[in-house]
Amino acid sequence: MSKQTTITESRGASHARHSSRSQVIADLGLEQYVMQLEVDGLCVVPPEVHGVPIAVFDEMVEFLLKRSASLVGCTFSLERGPHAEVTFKSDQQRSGLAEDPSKITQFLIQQLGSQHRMFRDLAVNPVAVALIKHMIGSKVTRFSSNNSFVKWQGEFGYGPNLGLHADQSAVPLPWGRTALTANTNWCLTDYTLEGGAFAYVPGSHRFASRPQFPSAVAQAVPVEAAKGSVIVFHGATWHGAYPRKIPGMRISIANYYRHMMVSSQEDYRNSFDRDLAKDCVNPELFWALCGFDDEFPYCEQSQPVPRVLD
Ligand SMILES: O=C(O)CCC(=O)C(=O)O
Ligand SMILES: [Fe+2]
Repeated sequence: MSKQTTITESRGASHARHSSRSQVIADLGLEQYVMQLEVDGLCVVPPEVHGVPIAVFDEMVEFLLKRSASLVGCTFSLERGPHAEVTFKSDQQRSGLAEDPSKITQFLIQQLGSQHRMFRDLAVNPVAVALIKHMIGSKVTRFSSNNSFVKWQGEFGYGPNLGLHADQSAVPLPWGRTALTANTNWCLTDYTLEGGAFAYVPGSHRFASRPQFPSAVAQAVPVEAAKGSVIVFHGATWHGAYPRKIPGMRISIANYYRHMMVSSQEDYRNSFDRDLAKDCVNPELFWALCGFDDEFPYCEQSQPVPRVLD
């Protein structure tokens, strides 16, 4: 083997190592979505690209309506929302929502990964995870939470500011180009403006700051998307939602991811059942995203110590 060949081959190998992230994107045919993420900080991926059958979303809706009923105490239907008047106790108020608890027309169902295998499978969807890893970094991506946003008709929604925020807001400024968190919102019902669509400011991830008010509200646009679509967005992208002004429900699943140096919302390492983690379509990936084998945080002496010679 000539010296020249060796140099060329070693360059080739090093190039292959460095381009592996974009190779995954190319293999899955996701270049146009990566481009949109770069430019707008958000993209919408349709079912024919992410490959999850619509029947799976139907099953998820059925599950979440039943779960809503058991948590809230009344029947829920897609056409009517809750079949009784419901309210939060005033001491249970969620920040960023209506100041009057009787105006709140949404709640979160948390820890979906522990509730059914279909939610674990969704959290490791190869297309969603490839786009998220593209923004955060392949080896350093972890789960932050797997929650459902359950909403129904109400004029107020998140109020006049549309609840606009950037998900990585708890991280101090300045932010760089790498996403410190990144999110997927799976639309389990159609997203329309009147129906309470997701709101966002295109390109706002490049401002590398938290939202500025009131200008952010004027810059916001609705993300109208058919049931089964997944909205993927950068942790620095300014977003919120419009109020649902028409009868019925708007349901989504937010599978939220983080850089391993950012703390998670759900505590997977201390509370997630390892057998459940193994029971999904890609157990190795699920395990890695839970961070079960991460070096930090340790809870006992983890480094070796020297001992005096006998
Ligand atoms: O749909 C919404 O209400 C907003 C969702 C959101 O803020 C999120 O998933 O981070
Ligand atoms: Fe958010």
